[in-house]
Amino acid sequence: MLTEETINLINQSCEKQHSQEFESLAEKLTQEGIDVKTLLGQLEKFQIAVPSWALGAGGTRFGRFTFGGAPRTLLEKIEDVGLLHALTKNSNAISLHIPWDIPNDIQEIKEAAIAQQLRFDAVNSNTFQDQVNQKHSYKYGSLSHVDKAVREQAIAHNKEVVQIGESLGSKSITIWLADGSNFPGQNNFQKALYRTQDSLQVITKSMPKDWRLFIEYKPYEPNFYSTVIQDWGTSFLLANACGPKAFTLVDLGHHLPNTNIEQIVATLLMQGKLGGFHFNDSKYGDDDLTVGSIQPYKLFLIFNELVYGMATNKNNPPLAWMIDASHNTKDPLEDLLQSIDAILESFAKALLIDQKALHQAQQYNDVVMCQELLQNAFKTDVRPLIREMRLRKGGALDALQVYRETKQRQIRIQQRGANALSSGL
Ligand code: PSV
Ligand code: MN
Repeated sequence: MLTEETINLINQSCEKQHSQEFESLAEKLTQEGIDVKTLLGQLEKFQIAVPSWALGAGGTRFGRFTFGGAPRTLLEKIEDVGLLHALTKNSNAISLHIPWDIPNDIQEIKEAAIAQQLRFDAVNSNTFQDQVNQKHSYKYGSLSHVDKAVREQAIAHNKEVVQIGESLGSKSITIWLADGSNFPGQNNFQKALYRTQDSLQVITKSMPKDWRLFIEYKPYEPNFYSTVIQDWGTSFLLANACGPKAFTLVDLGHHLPNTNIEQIVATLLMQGKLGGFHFNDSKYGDDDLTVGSIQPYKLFLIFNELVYGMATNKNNPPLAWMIDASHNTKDPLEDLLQSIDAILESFAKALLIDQKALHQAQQYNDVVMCQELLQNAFKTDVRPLIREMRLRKGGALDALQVYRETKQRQIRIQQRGANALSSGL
């Protein structure tokens, strides 16, 4: 386990330079009327859940290349998320995928999480794959299936996932349905949607009062002609039909190219129906690339709507922040460190936007000033703020540097083996 002493020791090598950078930024921001202490507090509070399935190298349909030292068990996955949190202080939760992560000994798993100062975020059900010994196949759908017996099996699975989540202290379930069709005529759109709505209503009804259901949407893949829950409108419609416990979850990769995701976010917040996020980045579709690696400005614009919406739309409950990415060309833990930083940076930059001035510029239709206000914030290097917050909390000034210097991957390869495989896609 990486100790705080080791982190502090490595921090010392760059502490002087950091102090200079932080002081100069803090002075500049203070002059602009920004309260740096409040800002640091907001960054400290921002916690992102790490998906258990992103800890091993992911794959494409053409192949999977292991990185070595992948976590073989749930305990090892908790260990890895614990490491990310020790370094960043911004990832205090793990999101489990069932049945990839069925906990055998609940008490042991809970204690392991507590030891790493982690909690369990949303649990994810899986009706997009068939499991060994499963009675009915999901080849032609699950919650939308034409056969009631298949739907009932999928509903029962979701109920079981909620039960597992409850025993771990989780408070929400995320459902992503792969259901859809590959060819025109294969599905009756109305009937498939109606059956899905019915199944989701049964699941929501059975959930504990303080639980939330997050409904993902995705336009295509694995089905290539139609997806039953294809877009935010369909997810929103279903969330409304399921009542106050149900919300839409925005996975950034689940949009067609150039979709204005920030506008979707604004609309959902206004309606009090935004549940949370699956962060990733993409060039074409559900590429699952490192957050902020392709379109950082787009991420910033999303956070601009979030900062405004979280302050304005009190009807919307606190949001669930999750990463959903998976790699086969990067060390997955390094990739997650980069993703966590990208999220924090976008949030910090969005917090710098002068909302009052923006409102005024909008009122006067001062289009140029609107853009200036956004881009001034976007162009500010906020990294010293994030480093300062981490330094104060006992985290790493440079998480990637500490990760590499302390040879975390090599340690894992030694302990778990060069060919260790992690459950997931
Ligand atoms: C599907 O593409 C998805 O985004 C869903 O959230 C799944 O649960 C996750 O990826 C893992 O396969
Ligand atoms: Mn997702």
